[in-house]
Amino acid sequence: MSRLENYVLKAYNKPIRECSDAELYRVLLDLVKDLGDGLPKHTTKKKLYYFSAEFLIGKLLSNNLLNLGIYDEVNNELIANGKSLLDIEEAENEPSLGNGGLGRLAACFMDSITTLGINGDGIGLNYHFGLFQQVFKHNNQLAVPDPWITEESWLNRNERRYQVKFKDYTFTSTLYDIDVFGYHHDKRNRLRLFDLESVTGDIIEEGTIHFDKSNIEENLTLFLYPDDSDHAGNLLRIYQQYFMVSNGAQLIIDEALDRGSNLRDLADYAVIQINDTHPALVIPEMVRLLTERGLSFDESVEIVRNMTAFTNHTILSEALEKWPMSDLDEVIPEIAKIIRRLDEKMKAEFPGNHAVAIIDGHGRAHMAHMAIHYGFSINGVARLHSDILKDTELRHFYDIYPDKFNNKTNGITFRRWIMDANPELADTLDSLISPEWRDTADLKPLLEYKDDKAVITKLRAVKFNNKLRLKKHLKTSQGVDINEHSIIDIQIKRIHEYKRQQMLALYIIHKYFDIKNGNVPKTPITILFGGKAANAYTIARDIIHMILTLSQIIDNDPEVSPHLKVVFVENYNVTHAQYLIPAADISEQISLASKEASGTGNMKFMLNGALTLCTMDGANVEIAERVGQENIYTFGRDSQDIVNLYATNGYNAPDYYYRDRIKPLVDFILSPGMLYLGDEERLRRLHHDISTKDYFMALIDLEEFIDVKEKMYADYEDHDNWSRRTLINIANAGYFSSDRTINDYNRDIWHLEQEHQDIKE
Ligand code: GPU
Repeated sequence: MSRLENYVLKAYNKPIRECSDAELYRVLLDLVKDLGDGLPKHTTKKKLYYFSAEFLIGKLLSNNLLNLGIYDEVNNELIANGKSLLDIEEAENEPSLGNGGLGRLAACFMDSITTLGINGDGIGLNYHFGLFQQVFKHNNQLAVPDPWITEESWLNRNERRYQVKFKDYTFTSTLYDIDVFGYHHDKRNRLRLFDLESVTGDIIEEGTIHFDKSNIEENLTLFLYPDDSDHAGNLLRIYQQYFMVSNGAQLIIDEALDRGSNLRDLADYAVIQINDTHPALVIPEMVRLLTERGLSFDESVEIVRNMTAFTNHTILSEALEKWPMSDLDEVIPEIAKIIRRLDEKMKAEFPGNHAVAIIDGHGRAHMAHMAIHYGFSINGVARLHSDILKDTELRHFYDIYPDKFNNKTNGITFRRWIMDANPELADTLDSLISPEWRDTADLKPLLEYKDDKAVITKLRAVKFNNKLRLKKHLKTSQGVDINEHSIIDIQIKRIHEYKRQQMLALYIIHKYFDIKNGNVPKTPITILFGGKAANAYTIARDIIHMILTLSQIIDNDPEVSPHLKVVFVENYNVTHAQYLIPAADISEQISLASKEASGTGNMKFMLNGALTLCTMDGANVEIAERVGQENIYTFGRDSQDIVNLYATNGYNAPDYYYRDRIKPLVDFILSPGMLYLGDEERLRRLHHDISTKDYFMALIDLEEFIDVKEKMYADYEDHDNWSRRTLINIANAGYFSSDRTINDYNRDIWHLEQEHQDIKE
């Protein structure tokens, strides 16, 4: 009897074929957990702790089976019994523990850390209702809670508990662990998610995200990024952040003591990577814990400095956290005191250098500044981004600490983004270049086939099948029909003005006019958007509204709808991404140059054989470098231009708005048809914003964008050459494996023992 049959029989006393998908899901959950429990533990002295407010891990069943090496065995047995793993995974809710690229990166990193055989856990919080679920109603985004936790899940209750002391409360935490398995590797790591037992969600009214933000005891771990547009919201974020880091720091100390540390040598036992500023309070907290255990302040500070490294993920100033000292005094006075001492200490070392102060002239503590002074490493997430940090945003820090600065270009895990999301392409690669790429991420041997007609045809067939798969998925998930014979053109990411979804919408208006004028595209075009807007971010919600209204106008127009379709995928998440990305022909990476630190979706599209349409921003620069100018479409002002424009206030939106090719497109937002279907207040506000302010300069690159898109669609008609260039993209994607990224982190920053070394680039 097989292992699976055995489990099924024990649980339900019936054969596999008589079980429901939900029953099989539960059995597979147990089976995987038991396998995990049987794996040996890491025994190395030094351990990594990856602190992150987000871990956007996606559904885990398939990925865990894959990493444990039993995917095929289980899948085949299920098929033989008339079952499908895909259907069974429908029973799993996607964990709502992240928001965007930063959270997904943390998930890819945990996979790669484990796969490379590095001893490292993730530290975060267990948000009961996650970010939020996006629902469209009357062409608007509504945000509703996402209660993703079910009775049986990947969360394992741990008996560890810690006291966390705030000014007004002392809480006892609880801890949930999620196992992380490595690919072809036998030692597991864990995600350690702290929580509070008194948080139940009971006081939430059904379907709303309004709750009493001052009721900390019941609401602390309810939501990721609770609305911080008021004072209570700001305090709640401080409560959350401190709760996360205090638990994490206590865990580090306990585990290090268990492994033999005497605390004075703590930096030999642990290294902390801070994923942007949300966990930066771990620095003063660790200092507090060490002084409480008898070490001097200065000695504690040195230990913490030697064990803490910081990653910056943005140059957008509104995302660089600055906490008013008065707020810190209100929530965590002891920590505020330590931050003041850290500030004094640093000011004594760099007298008069105001640009590098932790506490500024307005009494706000800059979390990034603290992390740079009191850590040993600061890295950006793509080469261009790291250069901008050194030359512009953080140049005063670079002047005093040149050796701390380094770059770690982001990466993505191939396990999820090709083996799991695009099995047909993965199998095709196996047969062409041998399955070795699964371990090494080396896809270069594929280049040998770039002129092989049969291979080119095969790649196009795989793409077509993935379009069919997406079609079916969209039909069942939101009742939308797309044409599988159309060009699939996708922009999926958080909705933000700097990412310029509004620019793509203006292009769509151009195309709409063009088709009305009789210029019908040879191949129909489907443009898909996906992404959530922060609910308090009005203009971003206006952009969603504009796109949804526009797509309705197009659907209603029989002259246009056979040739152009616009879909906004509702509640975009990892699960949707796994259907969207493999089906894409065109990857939209059109941020205003300098603003997108890296991007990681760009890498996933490339790996899945889409051609990139991009500005020279973030990691797009490195993608372009690898594939060559003939195999990518770039346009727009470069980052140096944009940085200069901001520095000199040199951009004036009306200069562009009044151009002949631009004005009619922007004014369409206020056309009778749009106003009839849409919400006048939202549309007027957006029109006004774009035509007068356009802070993220959508109009500056619009004409060039239109031209390059037209060229791209025209080029698509040469099917063989298009597919040939997709092959070249896939073949060059190896560098963007997160195994390479983690190998770099470990080599340059963490210096931990690493069991697997199969990294090619
Ligand atoms: N990013 Br800061 C987020 O997703 N959330 C954040 O709070 C911050 C950054 C993104 C960057 O915008 C994106 O360019 C990058 O690829 C990603 O982090 C991972 O580094």
